[in-house]
Amino acid sequence: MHETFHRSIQDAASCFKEIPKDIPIKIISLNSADGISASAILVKAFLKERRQYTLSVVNSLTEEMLARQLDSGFGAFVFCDLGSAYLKQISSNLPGKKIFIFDHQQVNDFFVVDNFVHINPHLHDFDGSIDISSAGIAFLFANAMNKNNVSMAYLALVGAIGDAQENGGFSSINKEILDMAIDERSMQVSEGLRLFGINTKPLYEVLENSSAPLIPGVSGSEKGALMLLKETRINPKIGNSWKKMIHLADDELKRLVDAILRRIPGEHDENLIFGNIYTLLGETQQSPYRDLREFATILDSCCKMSQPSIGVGACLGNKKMKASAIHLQMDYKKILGKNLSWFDGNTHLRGENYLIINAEENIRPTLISSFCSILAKTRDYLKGTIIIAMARTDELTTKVSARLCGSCGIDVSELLDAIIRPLDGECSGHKQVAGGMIKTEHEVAFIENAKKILERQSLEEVLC
Ligand SMILES: [Mn+2]
Repeated sequence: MHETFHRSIQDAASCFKEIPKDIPIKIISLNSADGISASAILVKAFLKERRQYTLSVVNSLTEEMLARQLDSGFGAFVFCDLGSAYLKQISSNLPGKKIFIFDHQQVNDFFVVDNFVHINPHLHDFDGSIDISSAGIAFLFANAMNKNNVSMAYLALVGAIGDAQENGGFSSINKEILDMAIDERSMQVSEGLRLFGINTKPLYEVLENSSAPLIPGVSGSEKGALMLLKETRINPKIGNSWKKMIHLADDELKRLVDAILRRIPGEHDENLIFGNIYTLLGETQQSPYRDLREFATILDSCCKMSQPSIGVGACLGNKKMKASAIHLQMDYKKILGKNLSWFDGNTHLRGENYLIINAEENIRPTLISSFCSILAKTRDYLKGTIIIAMARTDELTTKVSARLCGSCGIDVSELLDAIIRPLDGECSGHKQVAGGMIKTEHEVAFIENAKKILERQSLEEVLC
C-alpha cells in the first residue's frame, strides 16, 4: 500500500510536468486550515515552476460553480481538500480538462476517468482521517516535482494538525513527513505543556489565553487563571517577575496538569495538554507561528472569519499577512466570547437529553459550528446530550450544527438526517459532529421535528 501510494504521487508529478507551461491552472481548495496549507504549498511550487495559476477557496463544491469553470480559460484544475465525493460532477462539468484531486475524505465511488489524477490515501488502504491530510498530499506532490520543496514539510504538518490528525503524535505518512521536516532542520520536537505561548509568556497568561483546549472558568479570565494556580499551590511569581513554565518543578507541573484535566468535563486524556510540542525554528521566540499547533489555529481563524487569502499569505511568509492573520484570530476569539455571552443571557429550548439554540441573526452562520463545539466541550452537559444550534445566512437559509456530548452509542448525524430529510434540507457528518442546511421558512418545522425525534431517542435510551 505504501508503495502504490508513493507511486501515485510520482505519477501525478510526472503527469503535471507534461502540461505545457502556457496553460493556466486553477487551484480550487476547501476553506479549511488544511486546504489553506495545501494551497500555499501548491502556490509556492507553481511559482518555482513558472506556472500561471489562480487560487480560489470555497466553502463547498457546487454543480453551478463547476459548470462556470468550463469556459473560464483554465486547462487544468487542482482540487484540494475536496473533490473525492464529486468525481462524477467534476467529470461531467469539466470534460477534456486535466483534473488533479488531492483529497483525504472517504471515497464512496471508484469512478475512474482518463483525464483524472485522483490521489486519496483511502485508495491505498491508508486511513485518511489520521495518516495524511490534503496538505500532506500537496507537499509530497510538490516534493516529487522538485526536491527543494522539502523545505515546506512543516506546512504539511500544519494542515494535518488543522484536521486533528496529531493525537499525542503523528502516525504513518504524517510521521514520515515530520521526519523529513526534522531532517532538514526547520523544526524541532520537544515535550511539554501543550498550551500556546508556553515558553514565552507568564504561566497565568498562558492559562488565561488557552483556547485549545478551552479550560472552563480559566480561559478568558485572568482571575480564574490565578485562582487555578492558587488551588494547585503554585506561586504565580518568582521573585518580582511572573513565573513561566520553565520555572515549574516536576511535581508542580504534574499538579497543574491534573487540575486542568479536572476542569474539562469528560476529559481524562493527559495527551490533550501534555505531550509533543512542534517548534518552527525559523520563527522568533515571540512569534505565535513558532508553535505549529498555534499556526494551525491562526489559519483556522482566517477560515472562520471568511478571509482564507490572509491565511494563504501568512503561509507564504508575507509579513503583513502574518500580522493580519493574528489580528483575525483575536477578532475571532472576541466574537466567540460575545456569542457565549449572548447564549448565557437568553433562554433556550431544553429537553431531558437535548438543547436547541436558534441564534437567528445573533451568531454568524460561519461560526455556528465552532460555537456548538465549544458548548459541547466546555459546559457540563450530561453525557448523551445533543446540542443543536441554528444560525441564518443571507440567502434565506439556516445553517444547523449538531454535537453529541461525550461518546456513547448515539449517532448524531443519523439523528440530524432524520430531522432534516422531511424538510428537503441537506446534512452530513459523523457520530459526534453533524451539520446541515435548511430553508429559513422551515425553522419552526425543523424544531418541531427535532423535539419529536430527540424525545423518542431519549425514551429508547431509557427502555434499553
Ligand atoms: Mn482536510
